[in-house]
Amino acid sequence: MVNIKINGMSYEVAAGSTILEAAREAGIDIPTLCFLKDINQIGACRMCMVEVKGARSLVAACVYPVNEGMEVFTNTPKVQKSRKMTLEMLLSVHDKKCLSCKRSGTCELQKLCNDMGISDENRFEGAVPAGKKDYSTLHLERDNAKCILCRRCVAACQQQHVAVIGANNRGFDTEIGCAFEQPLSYVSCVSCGQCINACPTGALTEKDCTQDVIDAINDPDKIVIVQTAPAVRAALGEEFGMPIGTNVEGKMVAALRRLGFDKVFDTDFGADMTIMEEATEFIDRVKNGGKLPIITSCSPGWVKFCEHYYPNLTENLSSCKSPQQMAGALIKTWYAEKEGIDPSKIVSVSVMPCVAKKFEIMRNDEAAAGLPDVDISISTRELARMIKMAQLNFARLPEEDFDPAMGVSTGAATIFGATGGVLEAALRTAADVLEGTDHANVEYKEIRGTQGFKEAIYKVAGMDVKVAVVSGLNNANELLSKIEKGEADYHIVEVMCCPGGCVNGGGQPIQPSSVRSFTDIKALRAKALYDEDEAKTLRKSHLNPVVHECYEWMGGPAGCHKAHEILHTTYVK
Ligand code: HC1
Ligand code: SF4
Repeated sequence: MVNIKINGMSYEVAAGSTILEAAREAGIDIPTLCFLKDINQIGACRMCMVEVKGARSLVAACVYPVNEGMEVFTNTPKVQKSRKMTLEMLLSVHDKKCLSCKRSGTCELQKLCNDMGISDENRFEGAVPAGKKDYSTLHLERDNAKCILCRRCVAACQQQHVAVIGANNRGFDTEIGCAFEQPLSYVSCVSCGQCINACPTGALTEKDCTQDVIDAINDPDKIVIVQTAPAVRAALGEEFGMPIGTNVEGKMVAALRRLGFDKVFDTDFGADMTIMEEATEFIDRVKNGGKLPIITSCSPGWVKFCEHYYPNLTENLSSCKSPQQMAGALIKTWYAEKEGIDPSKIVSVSVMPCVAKKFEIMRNDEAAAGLPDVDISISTRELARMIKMAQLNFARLPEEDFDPAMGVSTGAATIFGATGGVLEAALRTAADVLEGTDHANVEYKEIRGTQGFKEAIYKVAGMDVKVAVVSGLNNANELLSKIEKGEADYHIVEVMCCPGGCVNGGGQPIQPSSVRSFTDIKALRAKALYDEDEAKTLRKSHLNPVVHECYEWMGGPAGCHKAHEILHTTYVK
């Protein structure tokens, strides 16, 4: 510990901490823009400048370490003037269309301008850089007229081991984009959306598909069926001011019904089906000398990463479609047939914590009924936008249940949204099926938690099953290179593209740096899912009665011919 003074008051703070961290502990939030803890700590934007007694000039609090006897001043006229000037300079090249900006209300630049009392946003008006736009991909849009060059997106993409964006040109003409100014769709972006969540302004936003959904709902000839991913319920409430980690499943269902969806289903049902197929596939590979480790395939950003960077390992991927796609496929086949609905009249919509799902729905071999399994995928943020547009008072909505049939699911499916959840769900089923029992202990706690890499060995049917769980593509990359070199001997590997899993997906509500840098958002959201699992009577996928109805219709057990036709897919090498 070291003793320092902040604004004349004495504090004992952790040695090695930065001024920013020490001040925060003392209840003083120093403003930042480029800072994103553990992702982008470059001291570049100069928003966090503070005075330090004896220093020749102001210093950047986000990178400047404390030392014994240091005296810091965070709120002097010199500091205030510097912060204002920085903001006014940023505004001089910013498009400032706050009223129509998707990030209005959550924009960190807007908040700081308010907090710092900026009264003339045009003080340094003059030339502005080109402000290029990139609308080339299915999942995001870049509008550099709103970019403040903080490089948080660049760092987030590097953290994902993809690194397809960076600074082009120099000085006044600096812009963030891809090498040689190629559109994003030309490079090997994996569509994870982590760059969007890192962006403090409206420069990066998800491709908005809400109007397509509204048009479908308003079309009297269409039956619009929605499914919601496990992780959405654990985060949607944040958009309406609820604490991080509030499970809003019931209100979400009520909102979807009031928005006009004809049926409200749960992707969790698809997740139960995924477990049936994936556990069967695993058992089959073990018994018949198939490719091991089997690697989970439900995270489309991860699948794309594997196809781009580890094509030799695509054979290890489970051939199972993701829960989103399985649910979509069954809506247009089994459910349509059961209800006597013409599948071509169905518009299948998914609400996902993920923007890569917008890409996944367009993949080849994802059309069981000869029609796309899912027609439109929107993110948690887009659903929130639809709820706001309809002026629904979210907090006052009642709690409602999903519609029957594909609204029935187990706790195993709910935990899919957190890193380790898919593997835990698969183990619950594999252990019971292989041992022919109904194990009372369903919790595999060693593979829970938000760490990027976890491993364990479990005894299943007399066999030592070695498992690994990774989330975040940097961690995935490390593990994959070991597997490729034959240096890892796992039987099952779960990979989730986003750090912490889907709860931290690129389509989830965006928390500002001041929150996400100091709160484990992933852990809080994951807890909401584990709590729901614990409260459920059914906690194993193979105990879902509707799953069995489905297999009866398919005319065989998990892994049967029809299941392969409807629920499995292929990859590009
Ligand atoms: Fe996920 Fe999945 S867990 S991929 O993260 O397997 O997006 O939530 O829906 O499909 O179930 C996402 C979440 C989601 C699928 C499931
Ligand atoms: Fe990089 Fe993911 Fe953004 Fe693509 S979506 S640019 S991979 S961070």
